[in-house]
Amino acid sequence: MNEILETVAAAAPEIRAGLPDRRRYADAENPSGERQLAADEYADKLLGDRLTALGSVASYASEERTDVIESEGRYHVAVDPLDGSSNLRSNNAMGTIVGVYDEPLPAPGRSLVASGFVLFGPITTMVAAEAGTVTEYVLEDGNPTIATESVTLPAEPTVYGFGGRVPDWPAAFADYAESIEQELKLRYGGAMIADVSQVLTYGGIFAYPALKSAPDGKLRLQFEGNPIAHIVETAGGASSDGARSLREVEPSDLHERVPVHVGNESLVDRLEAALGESRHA
Ligand code: AHM
Ligand code: MG
Repeated sequence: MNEILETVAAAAPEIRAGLPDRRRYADAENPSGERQLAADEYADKLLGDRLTALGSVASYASEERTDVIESEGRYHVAVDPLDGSSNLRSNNAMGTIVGVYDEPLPAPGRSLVASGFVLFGPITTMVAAEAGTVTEYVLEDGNPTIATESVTLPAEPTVYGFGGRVPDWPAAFADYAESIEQELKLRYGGAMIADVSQVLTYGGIFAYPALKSAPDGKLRLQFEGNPIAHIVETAGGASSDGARSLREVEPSDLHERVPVHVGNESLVDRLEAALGESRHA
């Protein structure tokens, strides 16, 4: 594991231990205009301090801060310190996402050299994509122990989870969702990484689609879309913004949002066909 992923893994028990006292809202909003919890600020500060101290880190960007912190090194790190933090109040799963880019941010997802997420579920795990393979680790005291080598999406999909209110879905996505509902079982938990972990484990599709009220959806390209696309694609699945792999989207802004669809390739192909564009066209 590279030292950036190792550092995120090592910080996980400390972040987890800091959660019980930080379930209240802070007095601030993040750059996307969402209310921050004390836990969001805490995890961002801790990860920013640890990662910028590494010789390999050239810059640190986070969903929870407006500007990039510059440092001196080779890699540009984008972090969602607590993905799904609204789940903290109800004590449901959440965690940390990290993307290691070899270009200054904002950067396209194809420049990711490693990506990972820490999942605070009943146990703390880390799923990491690097060097063409996805590995699941159990984190005991921050020390990664391999749990699953060469994580691969099962060929037969089982689960789906789609974000956003149904009346807010564009008609083409609603039609697609109706056909998926006939085949797969609903699993939606409100934290992308937890929902994607189910897709990696059981096969299926996760989406936070374009909405009528928000044509770019909710999730952020640099911090959420790209790293999760890198992980799912490396595990043999596919990703899409509706028309192309998320990793082919050219970014224009650090905090820009993007519709996210990730899962078994056959299901992502059907999604693109349903939305009227095919990435194979
Ligand atoms: P966050 O990073 O601020 O927690 O927001 C991202 C989360 C995703 O993990 C999840 O897929 C989505 O927001 C859930 O949104 P909703 O509450 O609309 O279902
Ligand atoms: Mg998030």
